[in-house]
Amino acid sequence: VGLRTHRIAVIGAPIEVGTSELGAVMGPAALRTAGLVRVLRDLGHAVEDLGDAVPDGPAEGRGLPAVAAWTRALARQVEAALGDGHLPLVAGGDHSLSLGTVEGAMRHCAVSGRRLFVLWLDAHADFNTPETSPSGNLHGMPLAALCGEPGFADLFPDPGRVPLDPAQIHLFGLRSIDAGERALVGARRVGVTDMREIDEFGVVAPLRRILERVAATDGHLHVSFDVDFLDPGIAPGVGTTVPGGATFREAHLIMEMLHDSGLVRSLDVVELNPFLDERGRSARVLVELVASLFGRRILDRPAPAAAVPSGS
Ligand code: 4U7
Ligand code: MN
Ligand code: MN
Ligand code: MN
Repeated sequence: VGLRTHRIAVIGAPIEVGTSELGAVMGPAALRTAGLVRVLRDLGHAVEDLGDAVPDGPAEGRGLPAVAAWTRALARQVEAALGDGHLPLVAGGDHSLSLGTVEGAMRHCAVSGRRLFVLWLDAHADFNTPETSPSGNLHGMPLAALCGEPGFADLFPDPGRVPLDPAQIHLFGLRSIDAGERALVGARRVGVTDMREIDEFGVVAPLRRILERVAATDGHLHVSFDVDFLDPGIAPGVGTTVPGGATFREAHLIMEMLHDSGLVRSLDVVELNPFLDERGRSARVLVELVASLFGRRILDRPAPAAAVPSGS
């Protein structure tokens, strides 16, 4: 079984302007301390640590102008990394950073011709608009903004920009959603596998359906991993914990399936807040999961599912 090796560009995104909880700015440093780069190199990948991104313009305060400055910088860096044949791994930082990473992947896909799919591993939908948001925090709004919902003036100033199609998004692990965004997620037909579904069917069947859809067109799968997807018992280092999250084994299996699919072409690891963590536990769990996504396996043999003849 040959290992798929990638050229991985690690980009730190020390952003906390999208949240009211301070500390996410230390996320990239904690992930590096936990061994993010080392673990990927040990798996045989060529890893370039590009250091931390710098906002393109003033990024003071917690409003749209600051988030726009980060979005510009990250979109450009992710598009460039993909254009160079790298797999960008953006380490955050709050989830508003995905405005930049997904936008960068969209621009790259407009050139590569691949269809983009966004797998959003998160307790939340992150589909609020300034109108529906109970908090005003932009880390709860990136998907709505990417899809062209109103209220995000100047975030994407290009009048010719084609918005992300909500049908290209799949929320996975959802268990906390606000009234206004629930209505919006339903109306826009965003793909959703909520915790109820995972409790009944496990993670394998729903994820396999998603991967089959991406594989059908050999699409570009962008994975956005919010720490609060995990249960707070294994990953307390996040500002917005929600009980009833994914277990380590569920998340680990998801990572192994993502690896085996060969479809992941860009990755965000977001919302790690080392200030709220317990002795680096969450950062360490994240690095373990990233390692599985990039090919660490227990035994060197075909995955059990692949070993079972289809139709039996
Ligand atoms: B995260 C919230 F109200 N929905 O909009 C909001 F519950 O990136 C939380 O998923 C958003 O961590 C959480 O403020 C954003 C809230
Ligand atoms: Mn290079
Ligand atoms: Mn999120
Ligand atoms: Mn979340």
